[in-house]
Amino acid sequence: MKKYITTPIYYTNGAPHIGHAYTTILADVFKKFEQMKGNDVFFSTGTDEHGQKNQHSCEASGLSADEFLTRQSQLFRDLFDRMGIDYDYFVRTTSEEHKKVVRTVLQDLFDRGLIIKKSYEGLYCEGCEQFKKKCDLTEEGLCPDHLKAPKVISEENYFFRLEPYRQWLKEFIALNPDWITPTNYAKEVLGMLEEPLDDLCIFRPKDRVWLGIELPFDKDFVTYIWFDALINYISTLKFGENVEFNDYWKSSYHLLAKDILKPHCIYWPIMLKAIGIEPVSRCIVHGYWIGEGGVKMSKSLGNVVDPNEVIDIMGVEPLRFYLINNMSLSNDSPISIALLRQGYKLLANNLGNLQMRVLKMVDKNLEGVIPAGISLTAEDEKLLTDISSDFKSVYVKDSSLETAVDLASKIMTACNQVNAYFAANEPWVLAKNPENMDRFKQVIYTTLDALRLIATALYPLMPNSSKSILASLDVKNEKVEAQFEAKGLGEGKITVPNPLFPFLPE
Ligand code: ME8
Repeated sequence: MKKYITTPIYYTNGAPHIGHAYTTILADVFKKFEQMKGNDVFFSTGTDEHGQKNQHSCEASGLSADEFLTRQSQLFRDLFDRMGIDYDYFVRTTSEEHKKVVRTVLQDLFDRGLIIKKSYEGLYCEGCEQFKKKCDLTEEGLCPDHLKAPKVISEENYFFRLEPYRQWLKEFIALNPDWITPTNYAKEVLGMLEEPLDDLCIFRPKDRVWLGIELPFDKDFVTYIWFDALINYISTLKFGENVEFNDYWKSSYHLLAKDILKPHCIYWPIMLKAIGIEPVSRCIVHGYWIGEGGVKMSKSLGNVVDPNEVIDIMGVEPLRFYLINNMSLSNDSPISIALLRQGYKLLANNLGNLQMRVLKMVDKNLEGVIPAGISLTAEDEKLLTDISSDFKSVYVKDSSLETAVDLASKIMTACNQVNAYFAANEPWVLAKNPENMDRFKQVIYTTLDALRLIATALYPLMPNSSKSILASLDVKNEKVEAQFEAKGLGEGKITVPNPLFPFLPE
């Protein structure tokens, strides 16, 4: 089955931070998870390169727009490549392919009378690139995300009417309770739909914003950044030209944080309805990583955790694991280098040590040979079937994609179970007495097979660690597939590798 997974496209006004890293890693975990179940996934990410914020940073850099945007976009690409992100398409909104689709959509809506011209006065937050209502602001009149007062702007402009679609959207969300998950965000969107929707101002006069896509029907204006950016989700699939468009769109997933709920869950389905396309299949929303100061991490506030710095300290895969293990989608989560180090230690103690201890024992006492083909006790069998069925419950073919969010905690639970089993059975004591050799082999085989199950389930989160653990167990999978039968480990010889999670200097 074909699936389409997207991340937001990120603004190029600063370097990528841990929030951008997270959503992109989440998408990559989803892709690998779906691939293990045999699905064909197209995953797109990219950069949102127009609008006032990018323009201001570009002007401050002293570079030409092309130089600045290419340099900034490359920072995201470099990070994603470093994090092992297997995206299929990296969209830049300044590309001709994207601009062509935006112009075609605009011209079509204009020709059908869905875009109107009128004068307007409103409060505009540059950080959000959105007009705000008074009720959206703090008591002090500031944007709650950017802690800045919006500017009063008055101008003649073009508008796209949202209100005629409000009732339809309310009904659509009520009829499709999983369309926005977790459900707390669906409630938030339904709350926004209780009030009439203002017309959406979809262009910016060029004397205020020059960095944007010029309107096909008025050269004095450029396209409002959200109208331009949201269209990336269909321009990436080559809307209008690609015969497979519908195959992917039918199972499409937008990942995003709650900051951009309104554009994705109100503007975008309405835009699509006007264009004549079904809404995306699912919007999967997550909370914020909260940086120092207890507020959302953001480039504008300067309280960011730099993913490149984290990778320099501990490598990519512990970062991937930490982020998936510590974000619950419906809430915000704190993050700092100190917390990441704690997460690393947990991984080293629960998984890394388990692998090294059991492999060294096989090496020392069994000349590295896996004791396959022996009978096990009921206790051993139970451990393996418990772990196997827990992973199978996540990896069943038609399980929903978000079940992958629980993978990290399921892996930690399995590691805890195996560690407790290993400690209780004391194989290091059994090894000392030749009479206990049969029991020793049972405990070792059970632990090795459990480790194989864990390493297989680990693949979407930590692909290289997964492959390296499987290789140390002499499992010769070219491609990691969802193989979760208990007692699947066959004959072979283990190798004792270097530790996956070595001690980190402070
Ligand atoms: O909004 N915690 O781009 P953006 C968790 N260009 N995730 C975070 C985060 C945090 N503290 N900060 C950022 C834009 N993110 C638009 C999107 S899409 C058509 C256009 C992640 O650079 C999260 O995915 O501000 C959030 O939705 C996104 O980055 C916002 O990135």
